[in-house]
Amino acid sequence: MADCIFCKIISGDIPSTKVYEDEYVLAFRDINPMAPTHVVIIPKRHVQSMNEFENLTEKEQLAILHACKKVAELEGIDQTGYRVVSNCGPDADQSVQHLHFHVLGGGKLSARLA
Ligand code: DGP
Repeated sequence: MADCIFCKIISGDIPSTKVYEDEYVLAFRDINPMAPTHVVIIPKRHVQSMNEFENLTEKEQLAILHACKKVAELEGIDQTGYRVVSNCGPDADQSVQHLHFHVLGGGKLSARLA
């Protein structure tokens, strides 16, 4: 989608540090990390947010969840612990309108979710 930062990352027009990729998803380091490990996972096909999750195929949906676990393993945080977050809409401060999941870890995270 034109004017979508994450679509431009997928196309390579905006550089990113790739952590993991498969047919359906791309995972890359967040430009503004909120934890020692902070990776963003996105579907390669543009959907705006969790509100459009059903517009993805089941293969794409599963690939996202699989990628979250895979990234945790690749980053070496699967045993120490990590958090998976998807901000949806204004109250959650979603700043990029392309569905994405944050994988956060690498140190003790805040007990607060909000
Ligand atoms: P959210 O607030 O949930 O919409 O998170 C969007 C995240 O995307 C935010 O943590 C910063 C990250 N981000 C925004 N633009 C870029 C970019 O150009 N490159 C990378 N690597 N991350 C970006």
